[in-house]
Amino acid sequence: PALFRRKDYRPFPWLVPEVAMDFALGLERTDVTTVLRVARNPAAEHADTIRLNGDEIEPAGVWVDDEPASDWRMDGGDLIIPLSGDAHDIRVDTVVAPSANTKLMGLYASDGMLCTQCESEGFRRITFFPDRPDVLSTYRVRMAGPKAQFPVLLCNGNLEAEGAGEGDHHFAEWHDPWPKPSYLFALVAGQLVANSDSFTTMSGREVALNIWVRDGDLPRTGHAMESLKKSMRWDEEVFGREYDLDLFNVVAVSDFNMGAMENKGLNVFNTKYVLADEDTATDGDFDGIEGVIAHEYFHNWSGNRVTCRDWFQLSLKEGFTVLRDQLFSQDMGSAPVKRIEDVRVLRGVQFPEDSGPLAHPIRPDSYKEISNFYTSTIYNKGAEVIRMMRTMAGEQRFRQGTDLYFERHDGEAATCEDFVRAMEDGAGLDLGQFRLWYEQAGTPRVIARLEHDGTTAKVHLSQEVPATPGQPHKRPMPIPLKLALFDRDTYERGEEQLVVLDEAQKTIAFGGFAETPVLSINRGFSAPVTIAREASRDDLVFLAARDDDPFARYEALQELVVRQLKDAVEGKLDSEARDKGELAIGDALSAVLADGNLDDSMRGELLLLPSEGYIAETLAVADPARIHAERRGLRAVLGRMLEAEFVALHDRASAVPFSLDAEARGARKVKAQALVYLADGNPERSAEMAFAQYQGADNMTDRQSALMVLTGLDGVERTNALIDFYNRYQGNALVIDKWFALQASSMHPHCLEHVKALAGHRDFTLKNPNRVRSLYMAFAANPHAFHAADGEGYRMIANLILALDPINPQTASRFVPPLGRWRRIEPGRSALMREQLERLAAADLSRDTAEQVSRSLG
Ligand code: BAL
Ligand code: ZN
Repeated sequence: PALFRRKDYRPFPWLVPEVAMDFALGLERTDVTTVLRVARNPAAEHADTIRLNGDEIEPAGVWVDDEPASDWRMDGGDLIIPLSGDAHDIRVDTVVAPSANTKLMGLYASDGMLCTQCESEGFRRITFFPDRPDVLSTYRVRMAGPKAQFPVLLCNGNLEAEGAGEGDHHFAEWHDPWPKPSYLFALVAGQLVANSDSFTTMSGREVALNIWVRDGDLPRTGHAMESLKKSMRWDEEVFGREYDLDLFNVVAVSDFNMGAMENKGLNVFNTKYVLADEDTATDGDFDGIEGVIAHEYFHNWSGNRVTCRDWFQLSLKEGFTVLRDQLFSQDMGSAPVKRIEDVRVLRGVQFPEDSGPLAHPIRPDSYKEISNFYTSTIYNKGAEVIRMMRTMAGEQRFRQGTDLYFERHDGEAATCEDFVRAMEDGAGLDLGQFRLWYEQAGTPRVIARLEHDGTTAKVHLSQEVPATPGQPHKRPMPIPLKLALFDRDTYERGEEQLVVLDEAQKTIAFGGFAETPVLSINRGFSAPVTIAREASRDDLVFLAARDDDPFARYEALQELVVRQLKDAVEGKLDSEARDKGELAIGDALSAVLADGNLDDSMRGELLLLPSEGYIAETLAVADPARIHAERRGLRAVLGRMLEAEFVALHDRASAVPFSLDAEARGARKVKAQALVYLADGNPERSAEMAFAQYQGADNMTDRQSALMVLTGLDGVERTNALIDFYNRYQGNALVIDKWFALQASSMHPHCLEHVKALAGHRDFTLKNPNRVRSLYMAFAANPHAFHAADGEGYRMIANLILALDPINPQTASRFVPPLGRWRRIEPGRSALMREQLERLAAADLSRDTAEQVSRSLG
């Protein structure tokens, strides 16, 4: 397949200011007529043809200026039409089969309704079009179909007309006045009901809001609606961005490749990010909905009003919008906890990506299939890069930068460079060297060493940026590090400083310390780097107990545990060192349990042990079985050491009545943590407590956390709770997804066999991405099961990829990266992983999956 390169960008020879479309809707067959008004693009080279992209469609008729055309030709999937004048009207008819569209790209059927997904290149599966984000058009759409089957007809923009059609048909006409690229086109038709509300914008305009769902789901839309209204207000207040249509529609769809999609005025969502009530959704699900509703809404400015010139600029809209949704969620709840959660995601997903065969800069240089670049690097690292600009500029100047960006580029398809330049001009930053963050892949490593002499403390900093595929040599990056020094005796903290490490090495001196102070570094996770610091165990215990930066405190505790587990896995601990380390961690956790100044939500974060994946990431080559055994072993020791405290914590938290406020949510979080420690420390007691919690639960958070613990244990409680859960929620797809996921991510020694059996369950299907992910993504993320020593876990994932690829390549290719970690795994398993990748490479694969497999082997 062709390789697309960023440097090959050329403007499209034609402008397409207006598009008119007509849809005759049907599940089996939909007829589409598209008329493009085209004019020569004065900024582009002359062309005597126009290339309209197509994918798995045929032209049923072509007209130029109302005359039937016959001189067109096909080039692969694209339609090439000769054009001699400066402006033309081109009409192309196509026929598509939504029910047969299992790729869920373009127009497809889901649960008897019709919907679309066009980003990145789905529009070309509906009609022939210059399907690239720098071609902006206004759209006028007429849609018609049987009224009983499709009573609700939705498209982008404003509804201009609707009425009865021929026979039992009806129609609707929509006009979107805002020029947009084709990837933001959307259409929905089906039997839907709305939760309707309204929002008055800052300039006093009333916007009608609708969240469209299946009839029975209406009672579970309240949280999404509240989240939407909060997002709209927040974007006005914090970024000065006002909504620009009189109508905003959100539709929930159960078959969806992504989380949601920001189509102009008509967001289409995975049901997972819309539907929630306390009986069926966890606190985490509620947060997910708030964050994703905000994310898609914020795209209206960062993505839609200012869009991307080409797909290499994807992080321009995604990184910025992730940062915006993160800041929003920080403001809606606990800022420190949200920051810790976001860093955990970055480290859990993006760091491994950045250190493996799929590493790429946030602005990639080439791709074969753009769907493969909707990555944690583009999204989460992209957000961190813009967050660093904000940290360096301060909030106020950052806002001046974003204001200038929106003002300069409104209505345009922009580049990452445009954003950086607006930040330089608006926020007054010099970002010359900072542009390296867009160019270089890999997670920089900062080494920090503290030296003390007389009354002066010197912090010696150096950096290394690891080699990544195609980038063997790296230049030093500007790394903004917030740091502070604590007096060891008085516990007083010196002033926090922002140091930008922009060379290979740098030393910063601090006066006024009679004794060696304690260094707190990368406070608030001010830069997306790893830190290797020469800190003693006592220093880490000190920071874990009293660093006033919540992230730094969390980090000190994590580091304390990571060091212990790393040393244990590498066989560096004799029994005395092991005992000492366990005791220090136990003391630190005990202090966290007893600290009356902590809220439970933060306490829950501090109690969470670093994941097996995170520990593996700190090792050059990991043995997953040893990591699993050591981590479980440590948790068992801690569970026994602090058994009384964990039981008391569980008792206290259980007395807090259900509500969605922060206190009650925090209580549910620590309750789960207590059960998890006890599950390893005293399994029988934990099973008893978990089963009681399961049976007495009046909300999904408690029920799920209890079931999670039970699925990892053996015994009649496990069986009974799983049967009860299934029977209780049968028919509720999102909750049955949890039932699959809990078993696939369980600590149970027979997890792999359970997953095999579940793949044959009557509720399992490869056609629904949520269901596939609930079973297999949960399994691939479960180290002890996925890394079974005989390679059976790898074989299962490869089998899944082979079965899913012909049905839904976009979702299938997402399962390649877990196998791509082979170089970082101990030799025995590594060979087995590679064997499965080679087996895949020999198969006839989609462009999506083939690209990921070849990069993973490369
Ligand atoms: N644009 C694809 C879905 C999202 O990131 O919002
Ligand atoms: Zn997005």
